[in-house]
Amino acid sequence: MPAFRFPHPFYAIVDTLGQPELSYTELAQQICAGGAKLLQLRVKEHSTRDFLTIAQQVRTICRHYDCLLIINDRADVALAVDADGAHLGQDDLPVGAARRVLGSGKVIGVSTHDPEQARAAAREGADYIGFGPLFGTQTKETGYTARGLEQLQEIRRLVRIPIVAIGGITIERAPLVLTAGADAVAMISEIVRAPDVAARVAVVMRTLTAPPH
Ligand code: TZP
Ligand code: MG
Repeated sequence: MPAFRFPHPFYAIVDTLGQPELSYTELAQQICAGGAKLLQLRVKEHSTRDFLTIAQQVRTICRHYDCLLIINDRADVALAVDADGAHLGQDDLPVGAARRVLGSGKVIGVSTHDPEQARAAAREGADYIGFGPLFGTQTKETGYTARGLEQLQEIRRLVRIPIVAIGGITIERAPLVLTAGADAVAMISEIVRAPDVAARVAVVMRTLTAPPH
């Protein structure tokens, strides 16, 4: 596979944040309708079977809109639904094992929180890294303090693979984050808590342009 690049600087994450108003599939539908080109499905606190069912439905939606689908945490679920890749945390399958599950044609991303983790992920063959939490966030108890833009700049100098920054990113802050070295920005609450999710995504897609690095 040629070196992976994010299709657009907006990295959408579908997470219901435990709120029943919109289901995973409704959110995915709205995010795709808003024009997102890559979507990560983040399902916590569901059985593997329910995760698989949701992932199959989201797979269909993403195909319809020509949007890449990345499955959070689970290489096996990603393979089972023929997603475009998997996004792994520090406690999930390591990159080498995930590569054996997924093969060379799928994208593997790894969450990192410091220079050592970033370097290790790149060395082990990740296609991209996540880096965060960049700012304070209510969405996840990460166990890490906010990393900030200076650390992001440091990570940018250390690795050549694409970086998606995550944690507390808003539309207003996103351009700064891209300028500091991220190739893409991930947002959860900024999108899924919007009164009109598709409209919010459309604004993000229009506002963000690819950084020059
Ligand atoms: N990993 C690090 S911070 C975070 C995750 C999943 C949550 C990001 O959510 P938000 O609402 O965009 O701050
Ligand atoms: Mg994870």
